Amino acid sequence: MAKPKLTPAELTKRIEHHLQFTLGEVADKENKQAYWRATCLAINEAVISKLQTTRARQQEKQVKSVNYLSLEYLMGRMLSNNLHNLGVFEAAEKALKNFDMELSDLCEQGADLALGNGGLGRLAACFLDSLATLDYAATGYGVHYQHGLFKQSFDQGRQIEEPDLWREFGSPWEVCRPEAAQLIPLYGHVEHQTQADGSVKSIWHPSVTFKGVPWDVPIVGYNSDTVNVLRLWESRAVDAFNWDLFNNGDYLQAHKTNVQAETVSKVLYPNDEHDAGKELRFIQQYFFCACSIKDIIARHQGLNGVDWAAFANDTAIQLNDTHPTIAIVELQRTLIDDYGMNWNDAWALCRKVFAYTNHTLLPEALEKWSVKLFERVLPRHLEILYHINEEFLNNEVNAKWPHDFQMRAKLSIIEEGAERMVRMAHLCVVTAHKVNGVAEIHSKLVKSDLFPEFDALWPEKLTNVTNGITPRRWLKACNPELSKLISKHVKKDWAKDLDSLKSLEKLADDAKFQKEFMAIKRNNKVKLAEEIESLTGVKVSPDAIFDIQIKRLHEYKRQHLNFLHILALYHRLLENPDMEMHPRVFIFGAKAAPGYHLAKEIIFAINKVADKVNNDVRIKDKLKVVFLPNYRVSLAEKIIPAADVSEQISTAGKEASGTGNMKLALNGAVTIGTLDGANIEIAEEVGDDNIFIFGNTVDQVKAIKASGYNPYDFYETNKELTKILDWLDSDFFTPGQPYELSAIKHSLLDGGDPYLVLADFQSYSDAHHALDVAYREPARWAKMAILNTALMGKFNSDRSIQDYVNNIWQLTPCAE
Ligand code: Z2T
Repeated sequence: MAKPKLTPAELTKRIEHHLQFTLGEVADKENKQAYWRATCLAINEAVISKLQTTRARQQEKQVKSVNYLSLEYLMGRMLSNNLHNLGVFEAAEKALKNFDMELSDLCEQGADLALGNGGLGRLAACFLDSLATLDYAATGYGVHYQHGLFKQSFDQGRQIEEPDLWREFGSPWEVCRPEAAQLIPLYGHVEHQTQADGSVKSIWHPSVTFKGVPWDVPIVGYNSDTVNVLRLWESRAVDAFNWDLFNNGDYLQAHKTNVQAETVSKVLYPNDEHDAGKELRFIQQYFFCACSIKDIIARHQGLNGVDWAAFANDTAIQLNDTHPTIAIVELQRTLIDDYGMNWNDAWALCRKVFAYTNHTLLPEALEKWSVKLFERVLPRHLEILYHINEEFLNNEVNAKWPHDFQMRAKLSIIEEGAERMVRMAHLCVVTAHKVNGVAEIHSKLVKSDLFPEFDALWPEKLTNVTNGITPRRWLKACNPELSKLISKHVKKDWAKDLDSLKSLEKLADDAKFQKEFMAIKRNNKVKLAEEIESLTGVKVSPDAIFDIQIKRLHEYKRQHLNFLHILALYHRLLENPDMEMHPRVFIFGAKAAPGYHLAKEIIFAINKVADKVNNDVRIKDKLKVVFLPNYRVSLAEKIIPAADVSEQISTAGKEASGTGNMKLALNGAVTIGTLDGANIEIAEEVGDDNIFIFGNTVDQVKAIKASGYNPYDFYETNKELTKILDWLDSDFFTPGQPYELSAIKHSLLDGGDPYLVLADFQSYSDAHHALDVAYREPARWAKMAILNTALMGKFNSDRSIQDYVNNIWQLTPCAE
């Protein structure tokens, strides 16, 4: 069947129609919001019709599908992505010219869908893009937060958080599906009924019920036949009003019930790698898992009920970290309590469908819920959990390590102690048929350091899938000029087959190509410089090196290492203003979790030093520092194409993978980084000459810690470190207010420098010097930049998804 392609004329007509009849607006060029909305609505028609044919095909072919469960999706803006993926970006550009409008301007009107914190949420978004692109049947499940990640601004250098209002006026991309709403009971007690045969039956009597209403966001594959769905659950009260209370005259109590229900999906928790253990978060997790499990089962409901053998064969459920772990217990409970299945069959089914991805080794991020809280909210689930644990310890652990009580305590899903806790990761590993880390080194450490006993018990279970990024958003859409240059030389559809960029390798030394490549980089830097000036008022030169660190603010990511090096450069320049050095602009983007004190102090310190450095005429504009407010996906899309240098400087062993490292390198930035996460694999791809590696390795970090690390040794012997750390106690950067920046120094010295900032400082500083020398050889630098772009094929998220398909999900594509 020939597909009707959206022509500029057709699009123009549809936009006009929506402007007039859906939005009730008159054609007013000044009203960009209205044109943006009308354009989205026009495009959404094509999206929805493709969604319907996809659904029909997937149902008819009965292929196995994956259900991706995640508390977070960082989708960013949808318009330009959907236009590119549908292949109608240029048609839309032409259509908007008819209204005398720039499409790129209009795209700026959309709010980011910021339903996530950082890498984990953005990975989920890239995976949905790849699943649809590769024509796999997949559903993403998540929470329809009323407020996504907070909006960040600075007040005199300090972070201020404001609520994110992404759907204040509704989002054109989501469709509400009230007919698929689910009822979710919780709290209450369990009744134990002795049956005629002497067995005991558990009956859960919940005391509260919430309603889950799904909102569907269509996910358009790139140049594929598929539009899948991201289904986000919103919590509501079961009745819009409690009529009894209302009739009794207690109008306010009736409202209270509503407010309670709506609180569940009110706001995303802004901690990226810290488990706060809050009851509302636990309920969020259960609420969306229970809705999703019911929805998955409903999709398999035939005339004679659910065919469970078929269900187990054509359903995969992927847990994005431990956040959705409770889905395991919920499925086991549902099979037994609601469908009358016996324990063993139900358990076998759970083990077949679930798989789990680990995203961090940081102990403070590993989720534990107190047994007390668990019991109060989900009493029946706790019973089931205990049973799962008993069977695991008595059968599997005991078979491997007979009567080994230490081993039992170590592996138990319950941690015994002053307060008994449920270890969510243990439940995941015990249940899942596969557990994966997200980069080679991380997966190795998951085996050797995090779960060595589980690895001994099940040697095939723990595995690796290296992360990836979608080249559609992170090159084709965000860097149109570079994309055009690439397309001139690479005839394949490189945005689908990213390995084909390798053919650029032979042009890396070609003077003409170097000139074109670097001219595009410079142009992107001019645009970013304008953005920087409009966001911060700071003027920066596009001829300087743009040195970028963009990621959540965390001690392990070591923004403060970057900061100390900036202080060192500044200090050197003050001592010798004629020092040989190519001008450099250090650019930061990062949100700190609102409760993370030191992270906020680091933001403050960088802002204060930026103020001083940027206004110091003595250093002749050789050094600039900018901290861009409100870092998010749409801002990343502007920064990344303009990057010369990519800062990936985590303490070795701490960054599970990183994905920003891949985005920056793909756009021709050269990495300065530690041997951590995916940096190691990036170095393997681009070769040692095209990356600046520094710092202690994982083994060296372990050795330093084992021998008793003393940061004072570095503070005292490295005279530059002495000076710059003492600088922080003075009022040089905060006139009249000494000690305002001392928190960093304090954490690095008396705090014990847990992330070895001082131990890596000199090596980092040396690597930066080598980088500066390299930049001053333009042909050498251009070659490095080109090779970084050319050799990123491995980090296409399509490859990651294919790895999941081959090793974990066993899906077959479902194209036309
Ligand atoms: C997160 O973004 C990551 C790990 C988390 O552990 C939580 C969040 Cl919000 C619970 C990141 C990792 O830090 C990063 O290295 C990795 O690339 C990313 O997940 C995707 O796997």
